[in-house]
Amino acid sequence: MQDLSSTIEEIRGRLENSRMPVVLSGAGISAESGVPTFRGAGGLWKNMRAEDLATPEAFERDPVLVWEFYDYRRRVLAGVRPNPAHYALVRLAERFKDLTIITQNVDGLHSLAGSPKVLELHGNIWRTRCLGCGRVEENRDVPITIPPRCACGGMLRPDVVWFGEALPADVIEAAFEAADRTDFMFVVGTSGVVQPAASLAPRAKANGAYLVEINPDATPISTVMDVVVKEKAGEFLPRLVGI
Ligand code: BV8
Ligand code: ZN
Repeated sequence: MQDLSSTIEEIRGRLENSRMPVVLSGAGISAESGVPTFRGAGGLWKNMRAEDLATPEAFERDPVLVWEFYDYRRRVLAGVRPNPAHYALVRLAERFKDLTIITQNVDGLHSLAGSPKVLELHGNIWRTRCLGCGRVEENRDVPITIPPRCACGGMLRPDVVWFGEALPADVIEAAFEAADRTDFMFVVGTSGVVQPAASLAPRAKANGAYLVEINPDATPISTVMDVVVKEKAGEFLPRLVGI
């Protein structure tokens, strides 16, 4: 076990002097809520990977199969709660009023835990978007009627960003700006392989930010970190913020 006490002291010292800390989170921060990560053990569904299902082509080819994939994930999410890692970040936002959480997750758990400022880079699994009229609505039906239809008769899709699709311009712009202005970035529970999200850590580093990765495994972006904490987020973050 890493000697965490000196690591915690160092991080706390840096955090105390931070003007504007930022958090970049991925599926790993929701792992201890019971949500399978994408590239971990539970990442497959019917032996298919998210990369094969979370695409416009897959939806075009078989909207029912893609909706069965999302309905399965919504069923899993309907039964889970935020974990101590999410709540530790809520506590951090009480100390740092404009703490920005940039998340790749579509599960909504940061907001559910009470984090005030969350940028959802990849959308939200609890929203649908109509292919006909474009209307975006919250939909918490579990199970959801497959394929779901809009009042206008149009087919609904999940309001998430699929592979090959552009991220919402306003959200990615705000994320880039946060990465350019921050002096301290936590990178929590992401394998650092999905772009452009993964570029936010090197971007913050290039502007002189102090970077702390919290992940039991090494990642391709571990090399840009000032501190690598090989611990679970749900164990380390509460200890760091003292809850
Ligand atoms: C774009 C929403 C351009 C949907 C997601 C080659 C071919 C085609 C495309 C590309 C290519 N090369 C690059 C690309 C671009 C592509 C990409 O990056 N592909 C990757 C796979 C190589 N990116 C895109 O397509 C993006 N769009 O580029 O558009 C464009 C521009 C203009 C105009 C038109 C087009 C869109 C990417 C968004 C895809 N959507 N999600 C859905 O969820 O269904 S991505 C998906 O992966 C999730 O959002 C997820 O969060 C994200 C990233 O994964 P991670 O969060 O990192 O999760 P992962 O399982 O990988 O890792 C978990 C980590 O947690 C692990 O490291 C593990 O060790 C750790 N962990 C586990 N337990 C814990 C823990 N850590 C802490 N505590 C624990 N307890
Ligand atoms: Zn419609």
